[in-house]
Amino acid sequence: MLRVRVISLFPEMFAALTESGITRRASEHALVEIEVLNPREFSEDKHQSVDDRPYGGGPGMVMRVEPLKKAVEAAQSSLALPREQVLRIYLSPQGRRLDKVGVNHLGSIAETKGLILICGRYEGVDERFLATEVDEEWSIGDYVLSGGELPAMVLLDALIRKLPTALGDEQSAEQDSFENGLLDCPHYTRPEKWSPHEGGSNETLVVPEVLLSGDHKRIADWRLQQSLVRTWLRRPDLIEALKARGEFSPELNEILQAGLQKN
Ligand code: 4FN
Repeated sequence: MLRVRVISLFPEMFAALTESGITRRASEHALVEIEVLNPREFSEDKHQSVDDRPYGGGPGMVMRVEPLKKAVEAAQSSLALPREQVLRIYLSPQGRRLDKVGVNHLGSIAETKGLILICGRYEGVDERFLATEVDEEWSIGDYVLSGGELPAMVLLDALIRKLPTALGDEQSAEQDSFENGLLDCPHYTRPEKWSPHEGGSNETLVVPEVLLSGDHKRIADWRLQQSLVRTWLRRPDLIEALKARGEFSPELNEILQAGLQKN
């Protein structure tokens, strides 16, 4: 069971996870428990303020320590776990970049620990909150966002997908692109022949013959070859990563070279 507490000024945003798709199913089947706490509810002053002006001046506002700290303490006691069995994460541009290695790492930590995910708004949080209340910072990538909520949801979606039995077909997770370090092969569904324009019979797009053959070995070989060629063309960095890990065998290279000849 993945046990998560989220600290966010926009708790409603997390309905996107708990009300749709496989993340909803995971919640319904109690594979994951997500509770969102709003720092505003923990503000002591009469206007329930959660932010204030930055020392040193400049634009924007900074999230105050007090409401954040109280929200984290409420999250900690709601988890009913000792401090050492909880990992407190601030989603932040300054954090370690999340990739599949990071997701696997956090996923294995989350098997034994609860998670508290803290989402920033405005210009971010008072540095003293990070110094005293946060264990790790993680980032989903290098672009400006308006809050840490979408990054927290990205992380949660990635963790939930990896839970054993979170997916209807347990095999589809490991067959997905990236589980083998490669991009996906092309996918097709009905109809077998399809024209982008009505009556455009001279530009009918057909499903590759191999996928209709029923020959499971040929199909698996073709898919692997397509994945290799696409990865080499579009994400050569992923091929380099496989090589660096000694996972790009001479056999894989043979399949790739043969695929490049065909195209
Ligand atoms: N973003 C950059 C440089 C300076 C500021 C930002 C930025 C939301 C509270 C942080 C952004 C991106 C990935 C959290 C970005 C992430 C955030 C994330 C995020 C409001 C302060 C802020 C150099 C990365 C472009 C706003 C770079 N992963 N500040 O976006 O929380 O987790």
